[in-house]
Amino acid sequence: MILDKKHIENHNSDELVAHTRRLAHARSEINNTDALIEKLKAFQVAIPSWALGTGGTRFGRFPGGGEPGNIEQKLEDIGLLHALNRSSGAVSLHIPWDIPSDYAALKKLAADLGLAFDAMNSNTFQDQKGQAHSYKFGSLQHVDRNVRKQAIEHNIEVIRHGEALGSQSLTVWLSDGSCFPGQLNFRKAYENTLESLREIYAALPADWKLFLEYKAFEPNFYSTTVGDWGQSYSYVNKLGEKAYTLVDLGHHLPNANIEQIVSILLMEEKLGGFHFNDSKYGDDDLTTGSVKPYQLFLIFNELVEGMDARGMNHARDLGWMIDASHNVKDPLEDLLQSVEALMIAYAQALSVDTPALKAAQAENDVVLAQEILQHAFRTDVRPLVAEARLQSGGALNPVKLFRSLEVRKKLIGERGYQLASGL
Ligand code: RM4
Ligand code: MN
Ligand code: MN
Repeated sequence: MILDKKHIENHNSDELVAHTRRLAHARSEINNTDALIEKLKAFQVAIPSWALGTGGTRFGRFPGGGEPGNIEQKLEDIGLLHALNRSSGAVSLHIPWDIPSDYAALKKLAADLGLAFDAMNSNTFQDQKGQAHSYKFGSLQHVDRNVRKQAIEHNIEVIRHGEALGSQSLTVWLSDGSCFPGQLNFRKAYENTLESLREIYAALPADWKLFLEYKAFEPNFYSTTVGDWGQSYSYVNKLGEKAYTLVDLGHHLPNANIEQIVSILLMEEKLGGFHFNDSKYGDDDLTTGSVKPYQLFLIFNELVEGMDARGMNHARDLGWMIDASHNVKDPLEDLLQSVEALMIAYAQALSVDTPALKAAQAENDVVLAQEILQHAFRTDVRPLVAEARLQSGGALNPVKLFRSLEVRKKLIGERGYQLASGL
């Protein structure tokens, strides 16, 4: 389904009076709003192809209908999101869930929808039909060289697909680890994984990056071979300058100080990218900002501060992606909410009075430092985010327009109740 521009224009003219009032108030509260809005307009968050259908849990799945049945429909769904919010201008594909058959046609479709190809994701956490060796006991860490070789070759194949599409990064997430004490020799698992990663790294094109994602637990419940940021950092440091750590918000043990992790990785020039979601217990894959919006703001505060300290471009120098796929919402509405939450946290972070915060820190003025941060968090930046969308041709209220146009009903009409492909 392609959104008619007229619908957006009509919606915006209905919303304009209220928006103008709110925007005037925000401008009176926040400094340099024009520069801030320009940064918001440039910021794009990639949508993973697997977030467009309901995710399910090991207990069940409740598909809502109208889910994309192939890679083209997945792109169309992301195109819809991007037309509404102008901030979802990239797709992240997962191989083998999204193997392209016609690269040129797919690139054309993406270009028509204003979408770029973000990081490619490999998959050695499931066995595929016809596969010679099983990943039941790991992939890159496996005790059997033949299994490792198969997993390495898969990753190289993913790079080749990505090259043909114009992607420039590979994200490796490994479920490798062990479920029971004694199952694995930790050092050997590390060494095998490093050796395998080196072979994948050697196949990277010159202008590509490799992101190594970490995760504390699941599906393995005793050890994970890339279990935390320190372990990921240890691998990527050995691999070379094209290798970076990727932070997925749901992959930490409870109460981990993710903002501090981000700050240190940035300082070490080894933060590569993000998978955004929210969680209360673990890898819950909930809507970004739905449970811990203050934490999201604190993370963005460190991102902005750390990127500025190194003169980095906020929009381009790190990979930004949502990684969420849960069971109870319309996936497209959920993604609109996630992107909105990210833009709000980014805008809040941009509005922090950094010189005042630095001065308070230098004076050990703990109270003032908290006041400064919470002032930025509690000041309503939503009108600035809406204005950025308006100036970019998007909708003032994407969820409202999505509902009033009955997009889901139309998608069900077009596609029926099929399940999203790959899931
Ligand atoms: C993992 C991890 C990866 C994602 C898979 C589907 O938990 O977050 O990034 O590719 O899920
Ligand atoms: Mn992830
Ligand atoms: Mn995850």
